[in-house]
Amino acid sequence: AEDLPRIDLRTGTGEWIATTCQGCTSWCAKQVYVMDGRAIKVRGNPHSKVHGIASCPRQHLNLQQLYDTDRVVEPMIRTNPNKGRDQDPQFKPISWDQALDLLADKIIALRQRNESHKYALFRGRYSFTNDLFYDKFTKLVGSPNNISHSAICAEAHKMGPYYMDGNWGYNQYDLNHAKYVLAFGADPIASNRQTSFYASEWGNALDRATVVVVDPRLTASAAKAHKWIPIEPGKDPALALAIAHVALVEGLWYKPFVGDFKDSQNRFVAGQVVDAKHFADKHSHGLVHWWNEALKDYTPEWAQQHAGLDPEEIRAIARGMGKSAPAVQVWTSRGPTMQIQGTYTSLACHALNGLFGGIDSKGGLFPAQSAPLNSKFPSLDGYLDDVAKAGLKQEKIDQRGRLTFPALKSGKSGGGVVTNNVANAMLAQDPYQLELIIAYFSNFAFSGPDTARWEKALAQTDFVAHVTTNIAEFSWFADLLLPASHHMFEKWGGANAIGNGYRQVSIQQPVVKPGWNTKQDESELPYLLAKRLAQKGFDAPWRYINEQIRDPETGKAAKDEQQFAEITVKYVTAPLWDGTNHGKGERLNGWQDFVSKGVWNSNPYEYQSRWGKYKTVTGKFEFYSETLKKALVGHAQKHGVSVDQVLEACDYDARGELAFMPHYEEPKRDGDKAKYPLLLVDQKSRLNLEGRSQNSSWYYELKDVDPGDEANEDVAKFNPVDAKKLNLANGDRIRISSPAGSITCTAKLWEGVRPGTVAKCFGQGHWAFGRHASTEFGKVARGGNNNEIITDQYDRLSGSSAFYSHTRIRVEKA
Ligand code: MGD
Ligand code: MGD
Ligand code: SF4
Repeated sequence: AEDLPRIDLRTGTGEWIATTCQGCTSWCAKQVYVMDGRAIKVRGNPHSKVHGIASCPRQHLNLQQLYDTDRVVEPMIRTNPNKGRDQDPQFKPISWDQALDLLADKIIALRQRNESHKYALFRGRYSFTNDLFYDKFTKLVGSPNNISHSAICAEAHKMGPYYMDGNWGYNQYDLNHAKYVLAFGADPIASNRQTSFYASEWGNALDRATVVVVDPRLTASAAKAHKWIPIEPGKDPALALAIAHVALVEGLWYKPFVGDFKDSQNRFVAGQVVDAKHFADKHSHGLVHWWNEALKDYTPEWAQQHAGLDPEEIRAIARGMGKSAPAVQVWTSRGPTMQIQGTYTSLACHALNGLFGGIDSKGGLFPAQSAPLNSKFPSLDGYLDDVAKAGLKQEKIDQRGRLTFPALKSGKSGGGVVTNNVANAMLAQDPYQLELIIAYFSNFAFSGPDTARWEKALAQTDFVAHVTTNIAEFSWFADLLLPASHHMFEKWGGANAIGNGYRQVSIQQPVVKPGWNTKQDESELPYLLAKRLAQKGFDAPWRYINEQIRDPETGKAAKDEQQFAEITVKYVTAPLWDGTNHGKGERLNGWQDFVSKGVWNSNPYEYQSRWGKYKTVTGKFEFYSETLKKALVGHAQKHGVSVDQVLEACDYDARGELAFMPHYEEPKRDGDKAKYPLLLVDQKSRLNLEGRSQNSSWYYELKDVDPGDEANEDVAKFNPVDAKKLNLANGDRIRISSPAGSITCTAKLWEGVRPGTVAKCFGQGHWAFGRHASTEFGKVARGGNNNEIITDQYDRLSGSSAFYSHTRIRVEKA
């Protein structure tokens, strides 16, 4: 009791300090109650117009992360030269001084051998200051290899919006005014983006709108929806296309947006082509072309045959949407799109947003408003030496842009990352061998499908540094561990979020003093490393930092790494608070005003502001995507082949004109059906802070917040129909195997999963992540990691990894 603070210090002395949670991609503005220097409680920031004080339940788990007794508290060096799952790294503490020396020496050695491209920076979650370390620093060293986690996150989801309406980004859904919500695999009250806002509004939305959730699993949102359609994995396009077919045949499309027949006579008759000359497009392009090439045959009866869907249900949905148009929103998520043919599913689902006019409409959906930020640090002109310039000309390690990896982000061949293929490239040493990796806020040896490849690839790499709050599976193969400050409580940074018609920019700041010898990953670390490199004779990064990144208020360079961390955020956000009249939203009264409020809110979204000016080739919403055609033709020409040859090499069935429009392809599956009779349905827990919350004891105690799940267990959920065939009972220990590997967990019988599929939450199965996450740290996993059984496949047009619908599994009692 003598160690406790005095009573008067423990009461009434606290204050709420603004920061941002990056537990998931909602990036909510937060306030933390800090007393006696300790973070006690977290809540939504009332200044936020996106979510106000509303929050998801997992905000509280951040506190357990901050005070996790298993945190890495000082730099550590590996002493066991052998690497492997069965090799304890035998980490020993070293000083930051020694750690920086080691890294600087490795970088300089690579540069001296003109092999700077063999350096790579991997990142997972990031703040809006990431450009410095991720992009600029990597280029200054002379490497093209800044590799983000985006292609294991949700890039395929963006293909529909980009190739139809020019938005390479996520949408916000105007739930407050929606009349019809159709969600393909999205579970907005538990996962997806801006959960805090949607969870607080969902109940009201149910009173106003018809809500239909399409998911093989009864999600939290499905449980509260008017209708749940337990779709067979991979068959979403059949439903979306049949709804579109009915909308045309029955004249239900939203004519003020799409256009109409010149004489208003509907000529769409199932199976019959239509002469395009009769139709006048309005803000859309290519509806008749799409009908003639594909849609005319996608009748509800066709969908019944291909996906077992009820034709009358399809007609009822189409009519409901038609009646509600344009206050219609079609959500698409990772589930249906992070699949082998995910690009075309994304197009098929998003097409409905155009057809019913929901795009940019009241009650529909729209992208982010722009925020006046300096999100890029100054140009590198004058700082890149010959070694760096030569290094930057090398091919990137992930093989993006090769024939089989178009990765067409923003319309460019090789424009996007192919995260999970890095492990294959490293193993094949093609295009070359990586020798030095710095990875922060990421754990690809756990989070990427077919993790065994990452383990081998990392084990073969000369030097790996992991910048992390906790030892994780990636760290197990690292040579150097660098303790990271926690992003929400100990770091300068910030994030952008959208929802409720607003865009917000919110700050992260050290709300508590770092308790240990940690450094901030995106600011302090590159600062200290640049300084050390300069001391050893390579001074370009240090000059760049001191000459270019100065305090916008004083014009001075930072005096140390801590001040530099704050300056990076001041630099990025200056236009929000320095008196610039940007006209885009609130005006803040100086830096301290921003620090204290913690949030800047934009003006509300202007409905229909993009109608007639979409950033597509035609300026219209493209049902026939000229934008995709241009990108695919560009990629084909680069390789001297036809578009059909690209599609063949990339595992799509489409040929000819189908390549440029939403269409149906039979899902591709890995594994022989006789040997692996069931399909895996991966899902996120409501308590997942991505892969990072599993060393929190609350995660396990409260796990039954997920429909069908059990507290303190990692369960695979079987429909009782399947369980009977397999002779499984609740609580049986089971082994689930796929062509990629096997895991063990516990069986749970549950009607909320489609027969023939097994739903299992991603998150557990950590074998090296701390006392709660692992049964025996470094040796025995707690539960099973789905990524050990998900096979390594891609939606190659986006470069995304496939997580859904392709992995066949079999189950045995363990
Ligand atoms: P995480 O696994 O969430 O990130 O995967 P990754 O980007 O690899 O966390 C990475 C590591 O960061 C943790 O191991 C922890 O040690 C460290 N860490 C935690 N907090 C901090 C911090 O504040 N600072 C720093 N520097 N380090 C910290 C995420 C990825 O996983 C994503 S985004 C998605 S959407 C995918 N989801 C998913 C899924 O739904 N199912 C399956 N099967 N796999 C998935 N993988 C993907
Ligand atoms: P997931 O949450 O991964 O995707 O959020 P979403 O894009 O919404 O959910 C995938 C869903 O697809 C699951 O409900 C699964 O049952 C379903 N599904 C699987 N196969 C199919 C199929 O063939 N068809 C259909 N229709 N559905 C299918 C992702 C987003 O979530 C991202 S990218 C991140 S990084 C954030 N992470 C995160 C988190 O870690 N935890 C929580 N609770 N929320 C999160 N929000 C963010
Ligand atoms: Fe917001 Fe996601 Fe954090 Fe929850 S976990 S508070 S939804 S950022």
